Amino acid sequence: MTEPRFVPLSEWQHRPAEAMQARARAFYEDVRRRRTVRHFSDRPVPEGVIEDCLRAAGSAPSGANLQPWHFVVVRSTDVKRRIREAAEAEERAFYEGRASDEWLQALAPLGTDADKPFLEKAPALIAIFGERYGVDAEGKRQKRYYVDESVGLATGILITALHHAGLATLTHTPSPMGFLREILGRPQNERPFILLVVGYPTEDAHVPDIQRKTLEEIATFV
Ligand code: IYR
Repeated sequence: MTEPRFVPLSEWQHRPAEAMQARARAFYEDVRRRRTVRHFSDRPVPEGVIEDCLRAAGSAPSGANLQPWHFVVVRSTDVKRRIREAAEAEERAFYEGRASDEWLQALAPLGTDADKPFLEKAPALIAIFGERYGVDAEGKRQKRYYVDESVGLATGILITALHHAGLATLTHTPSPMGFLREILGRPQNERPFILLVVGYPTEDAHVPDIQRKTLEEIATFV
């Protein structure tokens, strides 16, 4: 059993109530402008931005701090094309039969379809993988805990960090997405979680006219 080791909480910042309120409001005003974008230009992302956003994602809490995530940043035109082809094949099967009528009805207001040109056009894709189990130096399997929760938290921070930096994202979940593991050469213990499309919206980008639930609808204070 490893003994716990502690260090002082030296980087914590105490904030007066007014500063706290101002920061909470400013953060909300920034993140509420985030929209899922489906029209990407091919403008490249400045060097180093995605790296810092990934560092932020890697600060997420995780089950037993085992950090069961891996991020593959795809900039290669050839790899993006292969991902698009594989994703569109799955999406066609989805839209032309696999999806239930109820599911297609739920998606109708978003105007999505099986064509995913942004997978090739956008400057970067980030394939996010969750470790179903770890593998130690001797090849022995190690358990992981709360993998979906952990990877979901890291993904949320990543999306928020990218938006905060000034980049648009699309949270894409072609289903099934086993092809990502093959194309990207990831090991068997990793399962694709989400494919993030990252870049700049086109000049004429448009988004569905949707509403967010109000605070009263999403929260209860007792
Ligand atoms: N994966 C498909 C379908 C889709 C499913 C959900 I749930 C969405 O919120 C959006 C799309 C696609 O990407 O088109």
